[in-house]
Amino acid sequence: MIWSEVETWSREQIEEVQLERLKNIVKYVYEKCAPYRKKMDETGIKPEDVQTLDDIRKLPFTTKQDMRDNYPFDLFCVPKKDLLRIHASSGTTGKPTVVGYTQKDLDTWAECVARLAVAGGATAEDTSQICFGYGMFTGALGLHKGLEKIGSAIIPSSSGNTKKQLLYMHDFESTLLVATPSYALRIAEVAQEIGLDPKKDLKIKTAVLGSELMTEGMRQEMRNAWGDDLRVTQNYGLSEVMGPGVSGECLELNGMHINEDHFLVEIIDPKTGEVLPPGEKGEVVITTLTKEAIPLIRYRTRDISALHYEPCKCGRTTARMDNISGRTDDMMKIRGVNVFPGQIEEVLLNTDICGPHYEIVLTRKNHTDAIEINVEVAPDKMTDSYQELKNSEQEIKEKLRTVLGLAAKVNLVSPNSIQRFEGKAKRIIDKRGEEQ
Ligand code: DLL
Repeated sequence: MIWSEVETWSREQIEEVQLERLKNIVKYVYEKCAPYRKKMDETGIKPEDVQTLDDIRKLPFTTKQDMRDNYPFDLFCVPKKDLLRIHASSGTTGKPTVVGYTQKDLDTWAECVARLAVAGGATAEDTSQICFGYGMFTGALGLHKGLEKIGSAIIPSSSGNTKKQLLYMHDFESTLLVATPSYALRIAEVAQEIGLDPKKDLKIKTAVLGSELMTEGMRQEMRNAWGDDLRVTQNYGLSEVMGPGVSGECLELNGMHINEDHFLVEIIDPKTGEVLPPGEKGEVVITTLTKEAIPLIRYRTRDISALHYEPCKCGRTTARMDNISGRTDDMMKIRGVNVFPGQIEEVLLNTDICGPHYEIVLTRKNHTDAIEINVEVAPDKMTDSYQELKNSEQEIKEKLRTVLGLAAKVNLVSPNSIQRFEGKAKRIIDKRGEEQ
């Protein structure tokens, strides 16, 4: 099912609406927001200079630093009394990034999430358990409002307290799971620990996942844990531009359909800022076309993806973005080689012996970087044979060397020995600052 006819508009229709909205939003931020006006004046750009969609390239980028510099409300275009909600992203360094929503923004948000939830197989008959942390994080309330809009019953169980989650899931017969991919696996694992078989004893048929990278290997792990016929899709968004709701996969699993009437997405070369053609990988840059409280012009997300415009078999005509392959800032530079965690995950999960839980430890000795990967053996592949484990480690090491072009140490560790997460997983432990 397709939630909105907007998702099937012709390219001409989409672009016509995008252009009209782009012109409006550029004029709006110029008039209402001093930091934008200043930046545009400095670049010598006036709102009237934007007459075609390509003219967006004349506009300066907005970065996370701009949000920090204008903390908490200086990028807002409406007075505080017009806000209905404020969210913030935790931010591991520095101040949180603050975003606000007017009534119109909240309505748009629910509409955008409704579309991608339906694309992922959600229906009004579903009982949806939301296992994202409720709070300042946009994930939980974002999915909550979107799923509510389509008529699904919501169980707002939040993250953590996994045994209680499972009690609700079992007794209330939840059919749809919302979580990060890593927490979805953790829930299945705890289910086994307390004697529940997720495939037989639980009724989850659809998993609408997001908020962190999910490789194809991880998707398969999801089906191994929850059942072969589990419908697993992922969706993408970031709190700065709205939260979840920017794009999401349909059941064809053909990339993530973008809500193009609300977001104009470009892909740029992160080094030069030059816009790249469809199909080419680069940094995702998003302009919000309809937000009132805090619109963003050409926001640099640091996420890496590519755009595709061919219509999808599902009937939607909206542009699709490839699933995120990493972030420009979680690229690890090791002995001069660029390495992304997703590349490592693909190698690990393409083996029989590795389970989905791993961590990447970076160290530095005598000014030389080293990379060490601790990965759990899948529970059903555990063996007492030391030699067998060593052989498997060697095999993985060789595959990694081919893919990464660099030697990594691999340690197969026993099941359940690597830390689990209830939200986004933290897989990289960088100890290079503690040089030995
Ligand atoms: O994670 C919003 C969200 C919530 C999206 C729930 C989907 C579902 P932030 O906490 O601000 O917002 O984190 C945004 O998370 O820039 C990406 O790096 C990453 N991210 C989000 N979705 C995906 C995804 C939410 N599907 C940051 N694949 C983004 C890979 C993702 N990374």
